[in-house]
Amino acid sequence: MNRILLVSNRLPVSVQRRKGHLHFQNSVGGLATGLSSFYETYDSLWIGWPGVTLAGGNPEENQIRERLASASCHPVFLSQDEVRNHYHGFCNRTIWPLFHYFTQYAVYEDAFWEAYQRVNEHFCDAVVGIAQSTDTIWIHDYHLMLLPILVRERLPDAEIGFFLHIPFPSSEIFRLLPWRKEILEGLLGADLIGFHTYGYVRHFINSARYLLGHEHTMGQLNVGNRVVKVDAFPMGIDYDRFFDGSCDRAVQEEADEIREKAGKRRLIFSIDRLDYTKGILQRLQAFDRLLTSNPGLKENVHLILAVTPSRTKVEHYLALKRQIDEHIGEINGKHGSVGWVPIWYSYRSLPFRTLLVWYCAADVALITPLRDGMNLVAKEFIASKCDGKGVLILSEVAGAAEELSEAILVNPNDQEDIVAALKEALSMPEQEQIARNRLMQDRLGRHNVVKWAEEFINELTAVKSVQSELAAHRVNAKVRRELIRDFRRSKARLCLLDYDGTLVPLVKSPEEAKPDAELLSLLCGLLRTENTDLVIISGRDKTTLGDWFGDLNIGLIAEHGAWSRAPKAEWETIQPLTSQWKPELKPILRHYVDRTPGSFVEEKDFSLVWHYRRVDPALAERRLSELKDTLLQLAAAYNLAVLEGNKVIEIKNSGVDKGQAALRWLAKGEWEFILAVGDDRTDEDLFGVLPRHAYSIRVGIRTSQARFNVGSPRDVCTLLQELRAG
Ligand code: GDG
Repeated sequence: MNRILLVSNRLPVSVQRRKGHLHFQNSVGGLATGLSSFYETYDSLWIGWPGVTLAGGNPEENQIRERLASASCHPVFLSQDEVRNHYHGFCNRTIWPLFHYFTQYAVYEDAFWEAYQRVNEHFCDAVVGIAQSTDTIWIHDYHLMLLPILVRERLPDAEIGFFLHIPFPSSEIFRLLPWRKEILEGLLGADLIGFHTYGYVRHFINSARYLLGHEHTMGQLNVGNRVVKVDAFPMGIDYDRFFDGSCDRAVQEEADEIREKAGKRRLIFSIDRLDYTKGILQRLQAFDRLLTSNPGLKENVHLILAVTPSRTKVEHYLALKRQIDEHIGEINGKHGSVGWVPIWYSYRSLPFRTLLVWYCAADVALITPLRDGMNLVAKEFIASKCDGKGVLILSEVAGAAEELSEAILVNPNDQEDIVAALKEALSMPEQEQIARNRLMQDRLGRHNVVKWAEEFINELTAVKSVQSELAAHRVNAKVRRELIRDFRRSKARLCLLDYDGTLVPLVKSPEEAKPDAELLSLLCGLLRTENTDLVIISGRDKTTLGDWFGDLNIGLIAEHGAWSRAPKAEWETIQPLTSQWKPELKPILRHYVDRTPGSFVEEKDFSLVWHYRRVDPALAERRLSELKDTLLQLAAAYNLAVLEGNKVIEIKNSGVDKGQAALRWLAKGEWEFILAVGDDRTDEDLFGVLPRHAYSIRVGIRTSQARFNVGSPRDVCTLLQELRAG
């Protein structure tokens, strides 16, 4: 396996200055804990911010560098200002609230955004300075969403993966971000983009489609000349560390001591970083309600609320801390009695062993985030149940809920639901607890964090090989040389060129695609080349093609072959075609236009076309499948064919396609050189009928019957320019 460069905002080791001295300690948080075990097993180097800011040229920099190097870590030093505006600003006050659906907390400030860009550039310098060509670069989380494209620009062939640890919100939320396009483009610099759940994948794909117009096939997007894959990789935990740890006798004894102290009282446990997304206040309110509505539970339960200090520089977190303190005081005051404190509260970072003991001792884990990318605590609790006993109550909007379906799932905003879940948990028979937990343990044990990381890395390698397979068909320098050589050597040349998406980019309205002076001059230049026939082979109607190209000495094929015209001659229909079916189908298409804002119908002599480029993509998808169903039934009755093009569906006489039209043109001469270029499904018919020696090229990086690919219409024009120059 290649070396892996892990890149995240924080390193697994944090440096702190206390009483003038530097201290090194393990970082807490989901990403650091989760990835540490994976990273220790592989040849890897971790790049990130060490957690302290130093004045430029501070000799401590070297001390930190050396110390971190021994832990295979490489520090990226940031100024105080950068940390304030990047981490505390854009990351924690813009992206974090927005991506967790707390739109009211999201702050949009230019200074934050500028720092975000700068810090991503610093990380890019660090990565580029270290990366070797065989390295796999794996970038993590929302602090570094611009990094993939920045690295791509400097290392175009690098293998880059990105994983987001927090939710990717619905496109309706994401679109609120002023820098939404930059963030999407930044992420799309990666070869593989991973999320915890398929829901987040869907949201990302929708955003890329709505905001950048990228379509996808099975999570695969074509971005420029690259294929980018987007998929779900639910993160696992270091299962054995928790399970084996919880079986350890000393750990069991400590857990027993806690239980003894609690006596007959049942223990409900929760631990979170201090964060408004974790639903801590709502959880306290639900516990209050439980005690109020079930007086019999008084003196019979304890809620152990462990909160780990986090982001204490952001005002919402400070306010939250105050509110938690107040709520706990109120609940303990209201329900407590001499000898019974309902809530045991800890506000500090716990050593791992203490955490493990609490997981073991607890009867119930109450984990109710209002939004959570995954939530590893829920998985850790289940893994720590060596004897299989214990009940997990989990918020249904935590990513982990998808895998932990045997837990009691709750809506974290519905206090009655949480109260009911607590009652169910406290009375669940042990046998049922064990049965549910063993199923979840089995899954968590198999799909642990190392498996998760391996799956991601393997998929990244697979994307790379799809890319190189497609690249093998790319018109590279060698193919280009051969093509130009063959063109020059030949005495009879035929160029069959599709128009929209091939000679000009696709645009929202068909009429905007009119050829400009530059394109016309390119075509005229080619037409002046001796022994060269040029044919535009298009789905456009004959009037438009005639208006645009009628004065040139060029062959024209319109309506995918229904009409054809030799240079400056009259239009001919190819076979007796009928349009008697149109009155029957037009009202149907009109009905679809009425129900689908942004769509319209184009009528050609022998076909009807429903255009949906400007339609909301999700609506278009749905209407398209309905319309196809309806049309296919009618098509058989009228001997029609239904043809899907690029954001259009066309109904025409069967037997008319670009392949048939091309065959007729091919039969007109003994062509030594043939070039055919097209961009969509309708051009596949053309590619399919060409002789073996023909150069067929599809615009766009996808599998095709064409022998070669190019990236864009610009590339096609450059190629034609070179032929002309020859
Ligand atoms: C982000 C996403 C996603 C916590 N306090 C202590 C402590 N921890 C450990 C837990 C767990 C981790 O930190 C927390 O992970 P979570 O997943 O619950 O939450 P976030 O920190 O918000 O993590 C989250 C995660 O990334 C991974 O992708 O699941 O959705 O928000 O491992 O055990 N560990 C110790 N003492 C503590 O006081 N030892």
